[in-house]
Amino acid sequence: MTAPVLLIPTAPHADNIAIINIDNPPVNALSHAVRQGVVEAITEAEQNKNIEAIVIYCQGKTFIAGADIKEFGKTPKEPHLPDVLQRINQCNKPIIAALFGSVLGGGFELALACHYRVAVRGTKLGLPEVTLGLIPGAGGTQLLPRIAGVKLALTMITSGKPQKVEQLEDYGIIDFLISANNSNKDHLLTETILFTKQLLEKNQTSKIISQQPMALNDEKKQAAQVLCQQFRDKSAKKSRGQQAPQSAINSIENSFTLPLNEAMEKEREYFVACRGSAQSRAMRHAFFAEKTAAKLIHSGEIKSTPTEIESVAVIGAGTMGGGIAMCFANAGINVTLLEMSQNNLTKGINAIAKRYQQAEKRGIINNQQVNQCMALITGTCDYQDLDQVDLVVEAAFETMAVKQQIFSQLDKMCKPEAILASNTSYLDIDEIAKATRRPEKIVGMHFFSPANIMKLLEVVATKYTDTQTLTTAMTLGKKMGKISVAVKVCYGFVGNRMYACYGREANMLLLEGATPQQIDNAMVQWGMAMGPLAVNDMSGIDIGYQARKENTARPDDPCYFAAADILVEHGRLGQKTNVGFYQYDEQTNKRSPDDAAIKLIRTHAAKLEIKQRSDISDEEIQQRLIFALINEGAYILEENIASRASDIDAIWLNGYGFPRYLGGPMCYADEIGLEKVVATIKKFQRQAGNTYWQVAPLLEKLLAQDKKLTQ
Ligand code: 3H9
Repeated sequence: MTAPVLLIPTAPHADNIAIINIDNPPVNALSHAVRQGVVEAITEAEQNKNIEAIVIYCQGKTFIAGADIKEFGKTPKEPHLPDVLQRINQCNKPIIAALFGSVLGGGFELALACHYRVAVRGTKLGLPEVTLGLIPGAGGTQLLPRIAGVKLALTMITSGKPQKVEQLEDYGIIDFLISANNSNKDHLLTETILFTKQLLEKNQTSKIISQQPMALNDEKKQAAQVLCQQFRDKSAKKSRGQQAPQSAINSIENSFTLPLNEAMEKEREYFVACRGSAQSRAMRHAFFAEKTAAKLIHSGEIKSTPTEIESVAVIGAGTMGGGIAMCFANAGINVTLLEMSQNNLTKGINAIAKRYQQAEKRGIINNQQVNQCMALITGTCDYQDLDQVDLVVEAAFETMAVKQQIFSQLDKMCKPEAILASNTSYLDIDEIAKATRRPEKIVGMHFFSPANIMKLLEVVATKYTDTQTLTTAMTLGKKMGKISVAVKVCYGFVGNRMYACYGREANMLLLEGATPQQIDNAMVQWGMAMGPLAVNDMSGIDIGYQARKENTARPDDPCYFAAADILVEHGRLGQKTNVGFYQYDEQTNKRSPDDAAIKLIRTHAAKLEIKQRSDISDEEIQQRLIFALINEGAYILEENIASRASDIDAIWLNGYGFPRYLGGPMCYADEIGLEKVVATIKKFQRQAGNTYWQVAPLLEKLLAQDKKLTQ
């Protein structure tokens, strides 16, 4: 293996300029070898009398994208990143960073430690550490406020969102912005060398950010402190339950209240504490879970070239079909929307236009983008117009008969190589595939509502789906910016099958005497984005009701989802009827508790002879719902419906509002320990006396072997 860092003593057409060449694919992360290599290269360059300046340049698709996340959790090896940055800072020859791609985390900190920075347009700068439960740990909280001010530092560090260099032009971070764009890397090296030559000719002194004072007068200091407090309050809401953003703000505040060396020491303390925390472990797990999910391992190591998809059709222009059409249009793909009547089609297309207008009003996209997307969407009521599309997603009514009829029609009308996908949430896609003569080209593409916003896409392989179809659906998901996870067929696939267990316990607790708001509050307090019953009201209680009716394997138990069913049978379908588990203000849609719903449920519970309890604690609610999820996840893993525990976590993080700082249900189970999980499930089994709480054999097996779900 070649060394990831090389010192090239003479740059092209510049004998007195050396290049530190970093080549550590895929993203030039600051692994131990890179850190050591940079230090050694600086020493070598310092000793070489011919060298007057050094350029740090990266091979591949990006400048350094941060510390090597894989090294966190292992024993850290010297030199640590702050030592490397100090070495850069103290080098007696100017060091110039040549920036392109994604300059993130430790990569951005390294660039800030250099004496000058040159960048091509489109380069992204960012400190995304909070998304990994960390804070910048090599001076980011001290250097960024020094050069760009406290407000920008607070914004970039607490959001973790990278920004393009063009947006940061006024902040003095970049010394020379090259007119060429990000993809023109050769130009970057030439221009950086030219910039360096000019520096040397002008005999310009080195600019070291850490030597710039943070001289805020009392008034400015007070204003900066107020700003910090505002960000603390904002982060407490937006990043509820997370430690890292609060530590980052404290550290930024130190930049103007403490001398630099003390503030740097404190930054390191915060960083080390965050790095060792369960939250950061979970968020790092989440990062890799999402990357790994994209890799198919369903039938051995699959390698297949995806089919090029240039045009698609969506069957059904309702809320779901419309949202799916938007996903394709946003990715620049032509979409034909099919509806049964012109009236429904017009309604559907108007609804899409309205959603785009709302996005434009909120500044998410501009008018030109809206027009481009709308121009990609056309409508038809005739299946014959679908004869040339490369892929179809069916988003019609959730009954097997309707779906089979549509697929049989599509099979006749579409070209033989076209892929036919169903957006069904529950139904057996093996059965749908049987309605066609191309079962190998049938796949599930399960979007989550609202489809144009939610990141998750479950790609469902039937027993007939061929590798190329599966690969194409996964690749298409990535093109649409989705986290695509391959799963296999079972009732509800991975996400909804687990959600049914979570919902089952919420429903049981309602029958036992808990109120909807008690259950929802307990779950929100635990960390879920929303409570299960508020979610159910939002999506429509009748959808699950209908799905349960279609489920031939539904438990033969009158208590199963009895609370939800009784509401539906009394016309309480959720937000769409202004009443469900709660009531909703007709004008404002504001949610409030509804005694009528509680009374209906309690009366029904009495008929079912379920004893009401007044001792239901938040902890019991949280454990019953979350442990039901974990147990079902273990069954799903054992049955190979999901290939990896981390795939299950990627699904729950991106489709169901599971808190990222807990890593997903499987990661959470490992963190609290399988011993506790198994013992608690057994306790529930004893208490409930029903058949739902059977410990998944995989949990018992892993516990006996002292292994973890996510290992
Ligand atoms: C930090 O820097 C802390 C410091 O403040 C202090 C230290 C003292 N490490 O996303 P992609 C892998 S914290 C290791 O598909 P893209 C990734 O797993 C760090 N591996 O590419 C994948 O591997 P595989 C702050 C990493 O083009 C492959 O690279 N930095 C790292 O769509 C390709 O990734 C971040 O948080 C890493 N840092 O996007 C940056 N980054 O092929 C996180 C990526 O085996 N990274 N990999 O699945 C990103 O945001 C994106 O990867 C990036 C490229 C935008 C760079």
